Amino acid sequence: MNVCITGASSGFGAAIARRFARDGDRVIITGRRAERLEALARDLGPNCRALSFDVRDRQAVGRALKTLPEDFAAVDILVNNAGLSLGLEPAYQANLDEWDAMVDTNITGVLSCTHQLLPGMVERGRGHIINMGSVAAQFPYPGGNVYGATKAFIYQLSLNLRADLVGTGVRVSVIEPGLVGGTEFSNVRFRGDNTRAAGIYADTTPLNADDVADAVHWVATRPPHVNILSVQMMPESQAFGPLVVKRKPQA
Ligand code: NDP
Ligand code: 8X3
Repeated sequence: MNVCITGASSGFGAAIARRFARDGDRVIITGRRAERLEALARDLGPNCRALSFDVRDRQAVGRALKTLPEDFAAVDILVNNAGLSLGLEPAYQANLDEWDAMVDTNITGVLSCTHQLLPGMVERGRGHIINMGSVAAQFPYPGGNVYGATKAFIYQLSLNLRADLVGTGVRVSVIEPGLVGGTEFSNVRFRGDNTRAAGIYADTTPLNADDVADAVHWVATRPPHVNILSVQMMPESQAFGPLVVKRKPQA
């Protein structure tokens, strides 16, 4: 299988690439940081191609994917994994440029990559779009605001794509992880404040990137008649909180 993974210069994407490469699949790894991708490509060998582009740039997405050599060009599986969260401030204190960056990356980037590769999958009568969502799509938390909303879009996009693709041989799945450590996600969210980022995972055993990669690989390797719609996963140490009721202080 030819597997294209966005956001493979770090975290889940790199682990997903390694998981598929282990089984002899061809992997196309993408991201903005070319040196990181080249290093992983060297590690994975001739069954790997690295493409450096920004998913927010629609033209760059198209240009890069068109450079794939013939044996890599027919992508069977697209893992729309590139994404980020910026900030944890309440909406009334958030930075509008950061909201834009999340929308442009987590939503528009996914749409550009999907739009580029989906027609070929339908033409060939086989394919799989696997989108990286988040539990933040389903369980709102303070400061999650636009990040959670972008992932809710991804969940609904995944279901709506299924509605269009039923009977075409192209499957669609969404993976929704909770707390996952060992990636750059929180370092990016807290704008390089690594101490604050580490605090998110302190005194717990979060999921790790390999756990997520296993889920993606499992979803992708079900028999062709099976479409796993969604996988929600959290570490044992995580659950959801109660609804909040703010009570007025009594005089
Ligand atoms: P990382 O920050 O480690 O990885 C994010 C990846 O996305 C990097 O490879 C980065 O590459 C790429 N990326 C970001 N912006 C762009 C862009 N504009 N164009 C191209 N590539 C981009 O985070 P994770 O591995 O933890 O997260 C991966 C996905 O999983 C994200 O969608 C995230 O929202 C989601 N997720 C993460 C969870 C977690 O707790 N870690 C839980 C649930 C979901 P580069 O910088 O080189 O461009
Ligand atoms: C990442 C998980 O809980 O930080 O999507 O939003 S969370």
